[in-house]
Amino acid sequence: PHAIHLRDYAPPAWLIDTVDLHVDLREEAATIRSTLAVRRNPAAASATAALDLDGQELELLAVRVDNRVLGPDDYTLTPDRLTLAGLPDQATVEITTRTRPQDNTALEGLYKSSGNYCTQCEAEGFRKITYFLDRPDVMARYTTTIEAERARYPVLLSNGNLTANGDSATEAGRHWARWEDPWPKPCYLFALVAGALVHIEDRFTTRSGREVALRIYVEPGNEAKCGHAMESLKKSMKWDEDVYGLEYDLDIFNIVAVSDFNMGAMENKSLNVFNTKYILAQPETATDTDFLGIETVVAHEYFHNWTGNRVTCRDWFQLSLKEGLTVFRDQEFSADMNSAPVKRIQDVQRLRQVQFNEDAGPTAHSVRPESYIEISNFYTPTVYEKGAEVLRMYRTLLGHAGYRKGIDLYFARHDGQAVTTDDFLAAMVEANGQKPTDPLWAQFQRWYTQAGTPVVSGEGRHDATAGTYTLTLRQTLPATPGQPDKAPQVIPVALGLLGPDGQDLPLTLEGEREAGATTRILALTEAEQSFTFVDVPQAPVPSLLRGFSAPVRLDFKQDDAALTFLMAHDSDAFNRWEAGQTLATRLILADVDARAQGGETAAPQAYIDAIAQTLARAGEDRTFAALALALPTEGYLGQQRVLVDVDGIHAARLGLRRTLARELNGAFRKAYDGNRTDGAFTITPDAMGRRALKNAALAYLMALDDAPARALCLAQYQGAATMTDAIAALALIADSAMDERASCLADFADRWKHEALVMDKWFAVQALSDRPDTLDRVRGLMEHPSFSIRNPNKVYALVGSFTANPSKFHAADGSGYAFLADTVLTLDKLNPQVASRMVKPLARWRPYDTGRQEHARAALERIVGTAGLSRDVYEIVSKSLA
Ligand code: DPP
Ligand code: ZN
Repeated sequence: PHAIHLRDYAPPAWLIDTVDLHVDLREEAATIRSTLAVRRNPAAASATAALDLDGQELELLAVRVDNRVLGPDDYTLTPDRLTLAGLPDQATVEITTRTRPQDNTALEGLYKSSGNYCTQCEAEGFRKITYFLDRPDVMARYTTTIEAERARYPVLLSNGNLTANGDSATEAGRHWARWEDPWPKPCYLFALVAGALVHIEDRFTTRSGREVALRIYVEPGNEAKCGHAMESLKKSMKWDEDVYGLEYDLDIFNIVAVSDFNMGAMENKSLNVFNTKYILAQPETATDTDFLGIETVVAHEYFHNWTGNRVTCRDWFQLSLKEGLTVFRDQEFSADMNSAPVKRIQDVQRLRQVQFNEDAGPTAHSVRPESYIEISNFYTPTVYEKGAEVLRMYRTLLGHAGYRKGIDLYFARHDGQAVTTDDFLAAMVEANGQKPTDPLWAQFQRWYTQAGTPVVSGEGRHDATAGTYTLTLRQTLPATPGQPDKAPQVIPVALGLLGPDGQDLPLTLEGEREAGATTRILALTEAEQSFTFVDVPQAPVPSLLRGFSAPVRLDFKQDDAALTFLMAHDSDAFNRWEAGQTLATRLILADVDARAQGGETAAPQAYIDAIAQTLARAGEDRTFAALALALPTEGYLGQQRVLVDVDGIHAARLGLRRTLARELNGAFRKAYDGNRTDGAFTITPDAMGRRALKNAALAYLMALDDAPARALCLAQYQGAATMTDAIAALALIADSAMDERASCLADFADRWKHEALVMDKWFAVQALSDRPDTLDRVRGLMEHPSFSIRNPNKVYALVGSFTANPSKFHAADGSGYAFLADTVLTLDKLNPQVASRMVKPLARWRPYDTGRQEHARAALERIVGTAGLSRDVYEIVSKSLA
């Protein structure tokens, strides 16, 4: 397999103006006739280049050019392209191909899910449907006619508007529908669905008065589970008008939920295809987290209509142009719909857990990568989540109004185009009277080009005589594969200074005449830089990186007392949470070191008191309190270490949980009892907050695994009215050695065996269990009737959860690694994208002891030495061994 490089980008030699697809669906195969209006691209380098179409796994039946049938000597056919030479400058090309959707286990291109046909074309799936210029800078207008058996496939959908339909004139029992999409689009946004589906319907009137029909299609029996997704869609449409001034542009918006889907969802023009996980929800079957996830993903895909569809990417190196921007938009939407600080904390947790991890490993890459072997491997936390942080930094540096001006100019300039992140940057800065070549913005570009997580370190110094406070900050960026040397980036540091009373001080930088705001944005642009504030009579406590103003690791010298002070007083909720996490991280890691020496450290009383305070104030924002009570994850703790002591971290973290559970037992019990919501099905922020807090308290109580806690937990499981409460209790039971463990798990499976998404939770709690026999159980569950290795959700729930269980996956004997290698090899033959996702935890094998390294290396070598490996898995594994 060879790499594709950004520097080799060239405009397409040909353009396609219109595509007329006729898709004939039969049980044995699908036949696709595609009529393309092609013409030479005036902007192309060559005026004589052949028309070189992408195509894979296709059976070519016929080719005609301007109505002339071509013979095999008139074209060149290889396993991945069809080349037509000697065409006139403008031509009509008609290509007929055959594919077998029923055999398509990769879930890319045209495939079947639960007996229904659907498609997934991003990034390069369209070439598995027909020969085409499968690249996002070729935008065409599509007409799609679908023909199928009426009884089995009553619903026929594609992009745009339904313009005609009817019965087959020649064959009884077959019908057809024609869809026309007036908006030119790249082929990755094409979609088609045919099946026995039912739908719910609603309406939305845009602010300019357009009446839009909204439909969500699901398998029969799931109609009642779509209400939340529909509400989320309407809220998204309204929010995009209010906040971005963006309106929907067709009279119909369809969503189809399918159970076999590699990703979360796909933003095909006016026909979004979703993983059922992000549509179906009722309080009995879905957790509060699921409800929030649906709201976010529905919004994300809807927002793509402008950021991705109306303005798309020139090439796949620009993926973050649409993904980073759209994630940022969905994050802000969810923040507005719920608690903004809570949402920010959750987003940062995710960024740290997955993106910082990626930055520290063999597949580290920049937000705009330089090269790839398989583009599917670049739908990453770096492109998505770090990309979103880059958008947030634009807004921090330009202000909300300046950011909006930039967005408006971006659409004014580029609507209908396929563009680059450079175009985006130019629009943002030029709308604000600046230039991309200005030093600040030239340097800001490095967020797109340099990989790795910057480390910001420093210290503050108070001069009592002068009444000044000087903050010195340094930045470094670790080397990453292919990028040994880095240059400083623009790091917006949001800073506050707390006086001894805990109040924010107005901040005046040396040389300024008037006191400024209490939170200032300092632009750290040098490797080391100092900022001096005047009128600071007493030593302040600094609060840095408020709201997590940049995606960096902060290593600021601050003692425990300052951190507990911030936990109690910081006006920035994110930093109140962050101070607690920093303190907990420090305590746990000290204990890890002590344990390595055969000792143990005790948590200081001040920390226990601070947690008691958090509990006492929990009523102010219960979801926030639940997050503040949670200790940093083992994964996050491991990231703080060059050599990860898997078992030490596990033991020390559990040790601190037990200490808090013992010391604050009464307070946790009170928090539990005071927030029971038995019988309350509502998903209001208040009800969700109560459940979050109550379940956080229950988790602490169960850390002791004693009789009172077990009784409480069992009672919650048995009496749970919501899935949130049921699964929270079941997860704790699955971790516990209690006698009822087996019967509760069996009871749950029996009750929910017909609900695939609920069974995913059942698989996950067992794979995440702390019990010693977890791997054996996971192996056994791979044979369970509800498990299928062909269903991505099942694989993510069972295998993915197991790899997220550090002490089990990283077992010293290498059993976890060997299991994963076996599974990845099986998966790779069926679904390379899922296999490649699953192998990533193994690829990050270096920061472990030599015993574990040897086991991991052996597992990776076994994978890479297997004949016929997909490019997807090959790329990840070969990079990890390099
Ligand atoms: N469907 C994926 C997403 O929305 C890829 N575009 O992010
Ligand atoms: Zn997206």
